[in-house]
Amino acid sequence: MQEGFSKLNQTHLSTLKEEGILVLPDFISKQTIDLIKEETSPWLEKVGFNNRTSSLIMGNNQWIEHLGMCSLAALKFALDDQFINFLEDYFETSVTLGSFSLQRKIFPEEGIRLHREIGEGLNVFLYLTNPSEKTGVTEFVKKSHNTEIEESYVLKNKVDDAIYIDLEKSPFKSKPLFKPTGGKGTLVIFHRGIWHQLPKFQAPGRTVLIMQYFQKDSLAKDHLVRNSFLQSLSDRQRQVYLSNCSSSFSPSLVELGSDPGAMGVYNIAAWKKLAYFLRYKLVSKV
Ligand SMILES: O=C(O)CCC(=O)C(=O)O
Ligand SMILES: [Fe+2]
Repeated sequence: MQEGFSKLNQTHLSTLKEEGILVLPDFISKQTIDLIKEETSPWLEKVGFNNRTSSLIMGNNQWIEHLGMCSLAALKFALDDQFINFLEDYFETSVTLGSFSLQRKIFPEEGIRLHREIGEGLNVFLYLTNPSEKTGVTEFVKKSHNTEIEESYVLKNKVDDAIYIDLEKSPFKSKPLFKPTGGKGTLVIFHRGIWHQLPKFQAPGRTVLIMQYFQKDSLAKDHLVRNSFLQSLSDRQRQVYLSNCSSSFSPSLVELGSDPGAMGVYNIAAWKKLAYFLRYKLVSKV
């Protein structure tokens, strides 16, 4: 793939390790971004409301949870050889693709308060739309990924999908918040332990690919993938993609599969999913 991956170097690696976040503006070519959009748009149009279909609505988000079913371009990006080399240098061992999805914001929202993800590894966002405060851009406390937080700061939450704290009462209160900038094709790689938040935003439309990468032997999502796509991958790419799949990996906002109760920690009621779907169909402007 003719992308910026060949330019990744030791400086990028050190930045990611030291700051907990690496932003690569306009890193992926317009052609690839357009191709990913073209391959995913039919899936976004054919939306379903429950957890059995390829594209679904949960709250303010539309998801394609298993991108390997619809976009070979996205798959080649996520498993790019040079990118995997970079990730292996970071983890100092082989890696596994923990999850591989697309998220589109279909409504404005209040945002997500300051939190860190549960568990080790890296999260990667590829922006298919311009990162902008109007459509929602994540803010990070640089270098906060190795900070121990006292239990007293941690907020009690209905859903245990991350660890949340109150920014105003936290040790990060006076620290600057860093926002990624760039155009379509901007790549943001961050340590799952870095403290970050999504501020309130006004307009729907933000579309991002969201990937998780873990070091080998960590449990990954039970990825669904089109067989013809698998044929075009190398053994190494298949290894990264499928070697540690587990249907018990959670939490995830959405799940696909044969288990009707598969909503992990979210446990969203069927009537609520239907309400989300109807709201999207009747009111959404995207
Ligand atoms: O959507 C975003 O910008 C951030 C989302 C996030 O941090 C999360 O879901 O854990
Ligand atoms: Fe997060």
